[in-house]
Amino acid sequence: MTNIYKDILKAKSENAKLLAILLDPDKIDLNTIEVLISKIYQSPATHIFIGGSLVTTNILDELILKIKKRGNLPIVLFPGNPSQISDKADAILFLTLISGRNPDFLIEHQVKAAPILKKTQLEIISTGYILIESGNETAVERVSKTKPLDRNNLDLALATAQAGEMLGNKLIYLEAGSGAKQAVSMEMIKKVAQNIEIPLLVGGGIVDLQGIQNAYQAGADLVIIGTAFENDTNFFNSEINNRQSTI
Ligand code: 1GP
Repeated sequence: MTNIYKDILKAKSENAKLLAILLDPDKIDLNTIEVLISKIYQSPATHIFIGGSLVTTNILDELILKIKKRGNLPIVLFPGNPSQISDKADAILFLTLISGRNPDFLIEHQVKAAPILKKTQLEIISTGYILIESGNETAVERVSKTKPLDRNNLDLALATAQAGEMLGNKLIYLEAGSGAKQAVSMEMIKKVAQNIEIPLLVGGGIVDLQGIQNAYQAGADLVIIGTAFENDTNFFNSEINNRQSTI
């Protein structure tokens, strides 16, 4: 069994910020995967998350084994439903969509997943998943058939995060949704981060290094980057170069 959660707690206690690259198996071409994996290992990522709202392909195991062959970044499943489980990964975010009121995403999928997970060695990390309105309808909203929380209602976001913490969640994930027009605001991240004890993950619609820095500065412990890296695997290099050239 891995110690991924312990390591996240340790990083939080040392104020060492974490970064996950999110890979959606549906958008991956196994023929060019080696290049993608090299880019991940050249990037500042500390974790690899794998998942998507739908995931219709069946390449999870193969994808994970290929990533593992090249290095040892922790691989964490970020599943949209119970079919997205692979015992080749290290851990799984065991998600509850606590911003929504759809019982399927509050308990039904978890009941279906539990016996499958029991047969694996995956480290299970209970995660309160909070979808925040972001200016456009995202896949999470469409697939889960739940409404995101008002992006300006900081009190409701905080109460939801605190409820998740009281229910025993080990992480809170503030999610604007993949490809979101607007990322979660710094004000909301700050409000939640300052009033919960457990680590805070933030993702969705973060498209540049400044966005990552803003999230860290507001109190995020781990930031998730999906679309920006998907669109440009040189994202971290080119971003760093762009910044250097403007100094
Ligand atoms: C989605 O938070 C992640 O679940 C990442 O979102 O694809 O917008 O980076 P992006």
